[in-house]
Amino acid sequence: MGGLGALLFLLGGLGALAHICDITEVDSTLVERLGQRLLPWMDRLSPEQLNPSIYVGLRLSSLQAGAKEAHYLHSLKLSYQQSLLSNDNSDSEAKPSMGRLALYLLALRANCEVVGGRKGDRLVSQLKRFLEDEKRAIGHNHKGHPHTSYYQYGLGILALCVHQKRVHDSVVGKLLYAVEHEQLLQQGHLSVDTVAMAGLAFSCLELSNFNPNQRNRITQALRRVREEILKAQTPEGHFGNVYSTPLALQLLMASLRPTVEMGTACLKAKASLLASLQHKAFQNPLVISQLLPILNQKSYVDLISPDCQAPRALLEPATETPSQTQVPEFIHVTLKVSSISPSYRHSVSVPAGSSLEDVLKKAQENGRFRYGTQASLSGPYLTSVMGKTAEAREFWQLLRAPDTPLLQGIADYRPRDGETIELRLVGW
Ligand code: B12
Repeated sequence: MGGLGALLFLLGGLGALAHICDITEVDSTLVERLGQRLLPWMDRLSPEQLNPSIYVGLRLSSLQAGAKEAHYLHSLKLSYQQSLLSNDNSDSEAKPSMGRLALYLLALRANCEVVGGRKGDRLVSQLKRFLEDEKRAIGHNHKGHPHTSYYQYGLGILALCVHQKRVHDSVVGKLLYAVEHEQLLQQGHLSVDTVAMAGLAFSCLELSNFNPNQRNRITQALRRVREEILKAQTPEGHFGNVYSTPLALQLLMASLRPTVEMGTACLKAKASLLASLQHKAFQNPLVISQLLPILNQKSYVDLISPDCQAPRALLEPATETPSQTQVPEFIHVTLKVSSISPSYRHSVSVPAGSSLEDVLKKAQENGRFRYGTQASLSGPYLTSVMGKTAEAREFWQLLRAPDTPLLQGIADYRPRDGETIELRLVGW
């Protein structure tokens, strides 16, 4: 055992391990800058841009947005209640998905609300129905797949649990089976975000003493989830990748049984996270919303009994640094699509600092390239390329040639001069 191991062992003996995965003493200006990046998103109040995850992240953080925050919750309520509770099925496309309904329920809980009454009960029943449908899609032999994903399945169970609403053993059983049989994969690799979300749901069930007949399985599954997350740590310290580390840390932080091994891994993850913060890796509002709670030693499991009186610092909008008007420097990016016939390969010239979305727009303006997107909580999701729409369990993967999947979406990724970006239709 090295010096660090010995220290952690000693701390364990003193009972101090309970908070070993807490990320404390982060420079408050760095945290504030993260919060400030959420503010412009809170002015976007159209139904497709409202994002309950932003509200949850802020409420579990050390920061607050004052009147803007209350107004945002009000807009969320108007939009979600209207579309979920209306009996009008003609526009059923516009109804929020299971995961969005779950996030909305988390947002209500983050404001210390308990769902109840006629309206609240309908929301809960709706979420339970979604889970039942997904359970049926997985099937009694566990060979099928949920229509959405196991990530949303876990999120649904978590949201009901923090509102102290029980779900049937058979619903929890599907998620337990998936963990026990290592089914939480994406393209054959472990999805750390999905495993972490399942773990957060199990942590809530364990703490709430729900599903007593499955208690042992839940405890074992939690142990497995922790082991898998620790195994997925990269040499730099991330669990999975930089963007799955926030949810992974939420899960480890919520752990009732921390180990010395976890302590060492969390210290390393903290160092890598701080380096990523310094390098401004966190730009996407959804990812920021999953990160802010851990910088305040909180996880979604804390929504079982949220502290709505905790003091939080008021966020001020970031002061703009006037940009010098310079003649923009242009870069060349090559776009490649081989999943269609005839294949496409073309070089596009865009101002330095442009996003991949700008590259796609430029290619569409100038030639035969075509693409389509759909709004999501993470930003614009690429749904079709050259008229070919990804079908169920397929997606248009973004890669930097020759074979490196991008860790950001089209709106956030900024290609460098000379890069080739491939759009590849793959199964997941
Ligand atoms: C499931 C999932 C997928 C599935 C989505 C299909 C499905 N039916 O569920 C698949 C495997 C297809 C997928 C693809 C991608 N994903 Co993904 N995905 C997730 C995951 C685990 C859950 C998303 C979810 O259900 N959220 C809850 C619901 C309620 O929110 P929603 O907005 O309605 O969900 C939709 C969007 O999230 C969208 N989606 C999924 N991934 C991404 C990524 C981006 C950038 C965008 C804009 C949208 C999007 O699909 C969801 C279902 O419709 C998240 C993990 C996380 N921490 O959030 C990663 C995550 C969002 N994905 C990520 C990435 C990078 C991608 C890809 C860009 C990877 C790539 N190199 O191609 C592609 C998207 C490419 C494109 N076409 O635009 C990153 C984003 C990081 C960031 N900086 O923002 C995350 C955080 C995972 C990670 N740790 O790296 N993903």
